[in-house]
Amino acid sequence: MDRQTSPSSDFPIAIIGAGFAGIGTAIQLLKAGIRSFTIFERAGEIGGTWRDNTYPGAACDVPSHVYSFSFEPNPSWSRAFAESWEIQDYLLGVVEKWKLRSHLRLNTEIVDARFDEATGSWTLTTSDGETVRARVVVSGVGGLVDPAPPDLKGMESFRGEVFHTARWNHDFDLAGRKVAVIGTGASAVQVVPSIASQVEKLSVFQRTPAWVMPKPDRKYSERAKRFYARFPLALRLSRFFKYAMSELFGPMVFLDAPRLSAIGEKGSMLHLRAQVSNRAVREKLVPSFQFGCKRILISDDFWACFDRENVELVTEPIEEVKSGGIQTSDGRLHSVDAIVLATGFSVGLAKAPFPVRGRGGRILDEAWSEGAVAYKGMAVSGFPNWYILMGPNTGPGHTSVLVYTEAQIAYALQAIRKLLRENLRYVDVRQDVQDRYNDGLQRRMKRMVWGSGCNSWYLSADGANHALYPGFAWEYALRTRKFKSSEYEIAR
Ligand code: N01
Repeated sequence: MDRQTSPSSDFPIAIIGAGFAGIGTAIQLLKAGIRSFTIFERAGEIGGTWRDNTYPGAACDVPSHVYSFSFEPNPSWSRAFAESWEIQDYLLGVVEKWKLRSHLRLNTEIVDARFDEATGSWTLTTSDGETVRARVVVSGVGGLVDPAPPDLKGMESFRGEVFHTARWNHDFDLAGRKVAVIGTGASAVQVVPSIASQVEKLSVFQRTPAWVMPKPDRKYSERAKRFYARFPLALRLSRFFKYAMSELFGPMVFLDAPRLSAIGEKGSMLHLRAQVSNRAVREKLVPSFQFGCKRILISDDFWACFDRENVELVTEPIEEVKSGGIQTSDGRLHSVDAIVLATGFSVGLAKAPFPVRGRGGRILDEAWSEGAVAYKGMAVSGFPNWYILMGPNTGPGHTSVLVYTEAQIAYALQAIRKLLRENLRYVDVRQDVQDRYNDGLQRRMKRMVWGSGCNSWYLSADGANHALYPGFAWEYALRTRKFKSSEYEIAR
């Protein structure tokens, strides 16, 4: 039955997704004295990435002091790079502290959204067919959510266990088994060292070797935690220092500047030499693309695994999956009991998460037919009162994504305040403003390393980059600091 309800009577706001982005938005709304919001989450619990990625070794590769809300610092991180469960605990704690449960609607998937110009409101439809009215929608659905299984011949004939890193089967014990890991990206470098010592044999199928850098991880002692709790300024300084370092090294990671890249490549090669003793194996691990083109991986124990007797690096292309294992192009059958797919995600940034109809019935996927674009990555012309968090061209390759997310939340909040204060029907970013912004962005993109000749999830099928921001995080935050009415069409 079609039930017309609203999250709150006065000015309903819908937040879609209860990951870092959605939770951060909710907290900032509460801080601004706005309580009329509902967070819709399709899963049964909050957490997003950190709820889903529970594979052994899952951790953040950004230091925890920066990978946490600036407005919710945590002096108790157990180590410099927290594991997934600890980040999830942090988020759960934040939700309890701010009493967000009463605003949460779990197991509620939004499947359709339509804008009504006359009332300046969105009608959202849930998978149960219920409709919900919202004056503003803040979409924090995330970009790397749905696993991308590889399209391998014969996969259905495999008799053993198959699971993706983001859907780890904790009921299946890998101990003493022969296991294949397909992929050597950010997830694989964490899972491989974590299971290598348990399994009988581990075959790691590598299609493209990646640059790996040392991970300056360490445990925080109880004394250090007490110190950070007692002196919040010290925690802020630690956060700032880690953030500043990532920005300082940023150009080496994002600029197409071979001399800068060479510094990173040299560092990574030294790391490789220190980790792998076998020269022939080492050679197979050397990337052939420029440093930064694909995401830089950080690990102190991934490469070292290839010195273990029970771990094999397989570089021959996979030809077919058979009932008992994986056959490579050299005709060899690697017999395995389980296949772990560390093959990444289908990138959700490229298209609308569900049908979204804006002014005049304009369809978001049609507006994005040549690639996802938005003004400052957040607002799309023709789709008023709709703000995307972690939208097109807002991903970082070099620092914490939360620096961008917090800037976006602050921007959306300004828009919401304006709508409320001036009792507006809607604000819709002007097409010419959006076009100018994106033309400039794509011009800058030409100077970035991501298009220098490698394949990655950063690029869409036509080779364009609609995922990453071509520059420093501080600069993005500065550019998004002010919501300028002159850039918007305003309906009273
Ligand atoms: O996925 P990926 P991921 N046959 O796409 C290979 C974030 N993240 O899950 O390079 C054989 O990076 C593929 O090979 P190739 C982070 O943003 C963050 O590891 O395409 N191999 C590649 O090696 C990251 O960038 C953290 O040739 C196949 C691998 O699978 C993003 O998530 C931790 C294949 C996929 O690598 C994705 O990382 C983990 C096939 N058919 C992840 N298909 C943090 O710590 C794919 N591959 C914050």
